[in-house]
Amino acid sequence: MNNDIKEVFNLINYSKKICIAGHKAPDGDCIGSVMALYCFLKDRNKDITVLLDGEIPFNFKSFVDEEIIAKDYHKEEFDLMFVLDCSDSGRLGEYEPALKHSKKTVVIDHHKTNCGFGDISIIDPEMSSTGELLYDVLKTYGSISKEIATYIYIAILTDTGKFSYSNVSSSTHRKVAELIDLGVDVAEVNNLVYNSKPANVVRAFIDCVNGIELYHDNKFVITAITKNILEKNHAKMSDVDGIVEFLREINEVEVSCVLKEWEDHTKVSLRSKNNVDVSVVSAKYGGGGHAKAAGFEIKDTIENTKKLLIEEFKEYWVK
Ligand SMILES: [Mn+2]
Repeated sequence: MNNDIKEVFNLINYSKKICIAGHKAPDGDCIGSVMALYCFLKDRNKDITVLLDGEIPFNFKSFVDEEIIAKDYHKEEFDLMFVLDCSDSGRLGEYEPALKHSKKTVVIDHHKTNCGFGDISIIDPEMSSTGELLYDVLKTYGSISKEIATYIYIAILTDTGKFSYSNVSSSTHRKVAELIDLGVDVAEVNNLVYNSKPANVVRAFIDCVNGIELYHDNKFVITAITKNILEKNHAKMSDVDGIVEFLREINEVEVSCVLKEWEDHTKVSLRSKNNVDVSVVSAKYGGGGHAKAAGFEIKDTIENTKKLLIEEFKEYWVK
């Protein structure tokens, strides 16, 4: 990995036009990592294009100057393209073609399903988050500002469920300690990320939670964020987050599932509490993820997808 990091910095030195891209429907790890790298490269006077397919959720808006995010992409050529937190190239969404228009590509990710689709791929499934891995990369060759530290902290904080998931290691905490020493305001960041929900978003959240159905001796819970619920509460899909993690809090539940109703497809989010590896089911349907957090898309209705998943998880708890 050290040789790869060296090569990444060589590429940065020789490149002028650099693109930074994350996955569609960006989350805290994706946004934090993209912004940290953006600040790092900005300090080195690079010409940077940020590509993110989808809305920035309301709770990350105060951390991002949305002016820096490209509104559209016209097959612009890049000397170097960074792809962050994407388990495969399809996760780039509408910006996937940018890969073909970049002379060199660097993939930095922590999904174990990532097969390494960059010219250089730095992938470590042991890392809690792409942010944690990116921190190791950046601090090898440069100093980390308070601003960069804050973005890395946001990435780690959100992808670890506030440092509570099994992806957290003692070295995660050691790195977070370093970030705090660099000036991260922990209370302020947590308030902005977590204690900042508009009432209509909370109402939409409650409506979704109200719709839960439990199966397989209450080990499997499923609900949907429907267009109806969003319209009724004037909420956006990107705003209603955290339901799938919330449902896992139910004592008997082993796997929680949230379906998101889009125009022509359904997005499936899966979370596991103990031994069920939800990335297996996810991979079966062309998705990616981790053992305890995975997801995929399917060209079908909410109702059909629900039936499919109830059936899919049945075998896990056959007595
Ligand atoms: Mn991640």
